[in-house]
Amino acid sequence: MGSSGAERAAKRLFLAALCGVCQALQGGILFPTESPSREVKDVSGLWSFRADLSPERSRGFEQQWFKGPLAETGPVIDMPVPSSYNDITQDGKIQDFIGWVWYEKDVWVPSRWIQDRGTRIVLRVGSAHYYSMLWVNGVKVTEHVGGHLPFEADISGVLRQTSVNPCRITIAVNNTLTLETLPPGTIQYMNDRTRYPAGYFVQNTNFDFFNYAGIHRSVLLYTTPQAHIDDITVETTFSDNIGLVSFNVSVLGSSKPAVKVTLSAHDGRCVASADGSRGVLKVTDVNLWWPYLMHENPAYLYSMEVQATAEDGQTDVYTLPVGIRTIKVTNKQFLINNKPFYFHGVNKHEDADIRGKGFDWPLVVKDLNLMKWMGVNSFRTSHYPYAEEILQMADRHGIVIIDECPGVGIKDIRSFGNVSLAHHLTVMEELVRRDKNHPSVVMWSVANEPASEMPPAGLYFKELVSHTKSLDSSRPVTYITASNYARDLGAPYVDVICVNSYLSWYHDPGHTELISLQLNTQFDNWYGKYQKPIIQSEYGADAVPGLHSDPPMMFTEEYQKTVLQNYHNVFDQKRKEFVIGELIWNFADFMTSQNIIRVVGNKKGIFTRQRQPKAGAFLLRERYWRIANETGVLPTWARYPCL
Ligand code: GCB
Repeated sequence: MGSSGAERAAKRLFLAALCGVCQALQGGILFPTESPSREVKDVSGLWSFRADLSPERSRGFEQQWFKGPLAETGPVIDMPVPSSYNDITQDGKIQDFIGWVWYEKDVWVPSRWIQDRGTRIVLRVGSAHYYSMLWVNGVKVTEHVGGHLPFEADISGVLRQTSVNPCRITIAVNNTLTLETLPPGTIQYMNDRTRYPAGYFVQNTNFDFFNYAGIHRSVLLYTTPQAHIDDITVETTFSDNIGLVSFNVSVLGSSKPAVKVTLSAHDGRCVASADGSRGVLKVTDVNLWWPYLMHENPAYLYSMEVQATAEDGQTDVYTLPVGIRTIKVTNKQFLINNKPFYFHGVNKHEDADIRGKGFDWPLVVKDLNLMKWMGVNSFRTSHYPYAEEILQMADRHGIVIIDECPGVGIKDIRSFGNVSLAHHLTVMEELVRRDKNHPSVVMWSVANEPASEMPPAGLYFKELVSHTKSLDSSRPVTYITASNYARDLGAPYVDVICVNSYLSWYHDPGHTELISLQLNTQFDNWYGKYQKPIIQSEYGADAVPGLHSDPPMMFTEEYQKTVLQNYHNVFDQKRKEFVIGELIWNFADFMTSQNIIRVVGNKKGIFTRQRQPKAGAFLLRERYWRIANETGVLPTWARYPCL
């Protein structure tokens, strides 16, 4: 009986993961927007919730909780959506829960949507961690494996057949991580009955953030005509003052749709148009999309309106913002629009008090404002894809993004097998499918600190990087290494070397005087071996806010500052050669699992978890603005007042 409870849940998840990889990705996942032919109804808010606390975590399925109202099969509590559920209650069992939780909401669907058979009704979840099943009026409509990307189902048929209004949406979510999930994890049963009660198990992971779970992004209902624009892909380039936008529109539900594409400038003026589902738009006197602090008119977005008219005369309209820019990598530089770009930025987490990883507009806008205040021109979505709304905001403000998939904590050799690889490829497909059109996204990161010295890593990364390039040939691909240059087996395949190192923290703790020597060695070794540009993709030190000492000691704000200063001295030398960026770990303090090296979370933020600055934030602010003044063209309004 040792293998009960979450182990079975894990097995259930495992099987689902297998199904997930067997299914080829179908169709697009355009961000739902309103248009003359489309409506959106946000059904986030308060949902009914119950965690399945049965030892097997399987009572919900045995009793078919999806068949009727959740409140009829047991007690329910209010649960906000979007939010992680972990920190919402006073119950430690919910905070650390592993297994299935159940969400339910009654939703009114406008009757004209249901009556008009030419209308397609879609239910979409922005993300739910990790494995989800969805029912509408007790009928299963879809399931999805993976915690950070959207999924949806056409529910028109179910709504019309069941004709129950308000309709009942039930979502079951399981946060169990297995060797084949991304990120991976293992369930460990504690079988020593003198120390643990029967059935006791823990979830082990190899990553340094709390495994928040629940419905993390909005749940939407939206409509399209039956014949609808399913996906749009744009790729951009330019020559002299002519911008070129190649587009590819896929339409479903019509065999011969008439497609018209129109590109408009800010002032609404049409600058190019074309008929047909594929083509190239030519834009004279193009306004390129430039990063923040690199140009006086950054983040210029055109508006691309796509109209698809079916045989029956119905027209679907979708408008996509388009930034025209190019990305190139040489052996020493990262070029945006053929000009060298230096990443001075941050690593982030989707993380905050109470809501955990739940999407929250006030937090998103505050973070953007803090980044702009600091002179940040880029960030990395460590260690998973962020909400698409964040990418849209970066498009509009010119913040450059390294877009990372959830391949974090791949340390166990069993996670380099074929099943894991197949799932990893699927996740990259989902990520590229969602984010390919964002001008802010300049590079894909396929993993963070995998055990890249293990023999299977070479083939694994060769496959992963080449598959990602086959999905999108316009962007470079990397993964983030903390391995030693001589033992890293994946580096030959990437375009840019991204290195994490914590000198004078995890190595030679307290000895900041060694940073200069060791960091120079690090850079010279990597460059010497691969001749590829390098980003310091993580560096930093924990600082407990308000803790001070002089001379600096570990965990004080002064020590964090000293570590940063020592790194910066080396960056300033090496950025004249082949170092193309520096991303501090981390933008803000964030929650981790409980363990002996974390004091209520990771404190390497330069802001606290509540977004108040530590001393390091002011240091970085001065530095980033100085670099921006040296390397970019700043609009007058953006000049840092102290310089
Ligand atoms: C790392 C990881 C990051 C951790 C960080 C740390 O190398 O990529 O997830 O949080 O170090 O603070 O230990």
